[in-house]
Amino acid sequence: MGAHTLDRAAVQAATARCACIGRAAVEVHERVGSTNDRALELARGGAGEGALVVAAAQEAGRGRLGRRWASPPGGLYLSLALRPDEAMLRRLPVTLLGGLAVLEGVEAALMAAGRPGDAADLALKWPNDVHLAGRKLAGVLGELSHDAQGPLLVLGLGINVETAPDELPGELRPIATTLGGPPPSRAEVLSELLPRFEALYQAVRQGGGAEVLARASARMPVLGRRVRVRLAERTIEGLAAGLNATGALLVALADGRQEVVVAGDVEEVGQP
Ligand code: BT5
Repeated sequence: MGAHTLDRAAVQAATARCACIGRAAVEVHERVGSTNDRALELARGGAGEGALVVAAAQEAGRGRLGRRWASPPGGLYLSLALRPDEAMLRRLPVTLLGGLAVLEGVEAALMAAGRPGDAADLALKWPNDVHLAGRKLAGVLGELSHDAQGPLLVLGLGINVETAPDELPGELRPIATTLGGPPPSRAEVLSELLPRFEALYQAVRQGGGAEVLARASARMPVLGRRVRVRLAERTIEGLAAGLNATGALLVALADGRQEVVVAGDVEEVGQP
């Protein structure tokens, strides 16, 4: 086994510090359609919370709103089947926890690889993208459904870890980036990320949303800056004032009103 393979043994080793993730099921694919689809199938087939699907490449990786997620070999693509209760779903979006865990996991892996300069360039872009030096490194997709057992959330994470920059489609190159490693390898990023996500998830499940929210806010440089937010039907402009208790973005408008943005695309338009 080479140092940078992402096989079943490497994925299982990455779950070693987790109490729940990977206990119900672990699947590792060289190539799959979408890890989210596969995790959904596993959960519908009876796999319990924490079932994990990892792929080295995807043929039909997707983002939000039907967008595509470019998934060439070298990236880390994974999905978790989760069973948050209704109270937890009302607290903080699990996707926000996913973004924070990716940021903190990548940060730890970069530090361990002796790359503090890159670690310092990581940021969370609301609601849950991870950027490196202003370009998109990772995306998070949460897909919620319900079955006889209650809510079923499939959380998908895509991170450009060992991806060569020229493996990304040409149109993404100006806006996307990769760690360009190794180091760190996908297995190293995975083993930093999974226990962090599990700890955040358990903390929020037990009611500890405020501390997690503070940690996420601290990693969002856009807070305190002027933003333009594209909503489903219109675009607003104002000051990104902070996050509310449920992770929504508060935008202070010029006329003194405040918008509570639950979903939208945020773009910075300069300092206040
Ligand atoms: C996301 O959507 O950012 C969520 C991406 C989730 C991908 C994971 S991979 C494992 C799991 N299985 C799946 O099928 N999906 C999940 P969104 O915010 O809608 O962003 C999509 C946009 O990001 C695209 O329209 C592109 O502009 C950009 N993009 C696409 N591929 C990218 C990549 N590899 N790196 C950086 N940016 C990318």
